[in-house]
Amino acid sequence: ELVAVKRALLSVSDKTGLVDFAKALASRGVELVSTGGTRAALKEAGLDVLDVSEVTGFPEIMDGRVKTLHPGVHGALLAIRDDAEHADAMKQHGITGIDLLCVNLYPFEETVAKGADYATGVENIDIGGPAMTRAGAKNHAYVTVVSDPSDYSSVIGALEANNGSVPLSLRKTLAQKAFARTAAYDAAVSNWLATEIGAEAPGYRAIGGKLAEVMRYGENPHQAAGFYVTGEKRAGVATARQLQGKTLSYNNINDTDAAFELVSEFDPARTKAVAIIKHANPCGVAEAPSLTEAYHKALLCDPVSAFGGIVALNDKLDAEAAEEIVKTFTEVIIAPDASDEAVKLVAAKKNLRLLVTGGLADPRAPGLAVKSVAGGLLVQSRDNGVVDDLDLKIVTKRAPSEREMADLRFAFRVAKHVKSNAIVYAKDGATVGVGAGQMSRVDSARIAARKAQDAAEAAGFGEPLTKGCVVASDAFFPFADGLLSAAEAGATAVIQPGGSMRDDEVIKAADEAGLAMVFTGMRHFRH
Ligand code: 93A
Repeated sequence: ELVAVKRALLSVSDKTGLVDFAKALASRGVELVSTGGTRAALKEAGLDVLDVSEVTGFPEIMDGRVKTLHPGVHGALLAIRDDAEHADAMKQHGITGIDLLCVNLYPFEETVAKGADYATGVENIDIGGPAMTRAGAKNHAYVTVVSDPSDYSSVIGALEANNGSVPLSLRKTLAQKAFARTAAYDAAVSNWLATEIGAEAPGYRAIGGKLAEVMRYGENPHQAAGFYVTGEKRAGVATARQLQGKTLSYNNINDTDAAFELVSEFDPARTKAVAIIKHANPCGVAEAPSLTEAYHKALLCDPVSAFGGIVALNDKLDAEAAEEIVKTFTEVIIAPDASDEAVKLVAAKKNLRLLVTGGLADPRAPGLAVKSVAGGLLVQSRDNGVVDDLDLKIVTKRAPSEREMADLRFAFRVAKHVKSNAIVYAKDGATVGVGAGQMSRVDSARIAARKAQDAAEAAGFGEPLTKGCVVASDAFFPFADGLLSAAEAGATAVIQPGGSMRDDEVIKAADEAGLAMVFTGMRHFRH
């Protein structure tokens, strides 16, 4: 169980605590071997140190790219000491075993974090260090691997307590730590390269994140919860500045994210957009020349559900919009920015949270979406498809009018952010009915129509808001029934991915009902 430490190889970039550690080893009669810079530091402290090239009989070459990558080093780390053949090989090749390996790696993470150029990043990828670390850690039956200066003291403590030996339990613990270090190191390199080529690397990227906050509870009071941030540079709820109000709850964070991701689909240079969210689904979304007008139009869609909702805006919150929003009980307002006057108006509602993000989230940006299942995590790339980039195909005899086309694009943009099955009725740049989260598309269509009817009655309008509207579906209509139910509600134009086995039937039904229909070729399931 105990292995005596007779020879140690030290090769470190971070020289913290190095001299004291090496002195403690030397005072116990441990022979020291080192690479260039490490050896120089130890010599300066007056220690006797062999150069690794004396051990290998091979010089450091290629600017140090190859200094320890040699059988003289790797044989010394990997040999099974009490295996006759291994012992023979050591003898034959003049290899002396290394019992303790002290390595920390080229500071790759720090170097790229400082914004180093590509060549500097590449040069800081340590190859020899991880190779030795893994070799020693694999052979922890004989080798003690110290990959972190914070472990120097426990190693010295163990040597003192065991008369110059290290117990197996510590060697095993340190081996585990060593593999954790090389795994994290390679993940950092892979992530950096993924960013360099503009790609995502699902599976390699650290999904965890840092615990930013412990919440009072999760979705329900009997559930514990925490908010972990990944460090992704994306404007939104994780990176926003909270100007006022109570701390956000688990559900608040989830809903605020849904709200802000939705309004981020709308370019503020083109239009002002407002989304009101409840249970992660929009109960009203609208675009207009001003935020105030957009808010009024969004609120009209479903004022009952909007009570206690989250309001997201795609542009700086101004006083006029703030004054209107505070009239309805609202949990959270999130916007890229807020004017001083708007901040003052919101301050009158002590509990209302106001978050500013400093910008919008790029809907086209790559990223990861993670969901947990029993015993695993499902990871996929973010749904970064945008309707403007799609090749919209008109499939009916009648083409949509310009006004219908604008509403179709608007409705499909919104449908992307509605839980499936999603049906969105829209008119004049505003949702007028949203059907979300149903198991059948027909039900979503009916619910959306019902809601539009209710909203019209509540507002004292003579006819349902769906009269002359358009309809968006997040996935294809498998049968004509859902489409016909939308037509019955008053829809005149349809946008949907297409691709059903019965597309022909659905197109024929649309033609017979005088509808205009476009296919996007892209589905937006959301669960
Ligand atoms: O360039 S390397 O990938 N090639 C190697 O053979 C090698 N051996 C050790 N980097 C290598 N190292 C690393 O050099 C160690 O991991 C350590 O971080 C650093 C120590 O170099 P020096 O002792 O010259 O400061």
